[in-house]
Amino acid sequence: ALSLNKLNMCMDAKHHKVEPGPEGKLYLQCSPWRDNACCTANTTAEAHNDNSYLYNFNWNHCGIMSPQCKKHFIQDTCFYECSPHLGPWIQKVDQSWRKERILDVPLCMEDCHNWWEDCKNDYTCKTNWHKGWDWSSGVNKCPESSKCRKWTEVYPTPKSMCEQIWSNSYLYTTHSNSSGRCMQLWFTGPNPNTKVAEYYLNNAQ
Ligand code: FOL
Repeated sequence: ALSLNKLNMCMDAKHHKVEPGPEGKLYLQCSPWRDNACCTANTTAEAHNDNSYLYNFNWNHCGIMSPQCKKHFIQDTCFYECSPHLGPWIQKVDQSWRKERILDVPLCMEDCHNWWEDCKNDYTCKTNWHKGWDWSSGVNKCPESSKCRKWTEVYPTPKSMCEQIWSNSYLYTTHSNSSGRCMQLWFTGPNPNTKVAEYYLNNAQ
């Protein structure tokens, strides 16, 4: 009851609203957040575009990313931009593009495994996608020092991918969807992450 201020809130980052609230319509994969969201409809439409203005991020930095892999990155973007239930894992940071980040959000095992399975035939050149790109063209390209390799060489396991790709935004767990102990990137209907945030606030990690 001490930390109610960490429930139903938005992080202070590049595209987030100041306070969560209903949006009416959110685009495609982000639509599950429409009843209560930290993202705007414009952000969710952009989230579905290659090299979107959100971060000018190029998914196709080692050839075209497969559609089955890309859908997980779109879902990750929806979760990151829209979720009002990340309060327990928000940390202040000193970065040019955001004042707060998420750290060690406990991710449901199925979401992590399905993401890795759908990407395992793709290629990438970097383990941490937050840092060290060549931005000279305006979008991220692989730096000279990082050659494209098979996904499974860069990320031998689902855990390595989920934890390392966004600088430990996620913590790998063996909890299942609907356990109430992990956050779901994919859901339909009422947001199952509401009670997960409440649980972790009351049971400090
Ligand atoms: N999804 C999740 N789950 N967590 C995140 O933190 C997250 N972050 C992004 C997208 N989805 C996320 C944002 N992605 C740069 C690269 C990627 C990015 C945002 C910015 C970037 O400009 N990198 C520079 C360093 C910038 C700096 O830290 O000052 C680089 O060196 O490549």
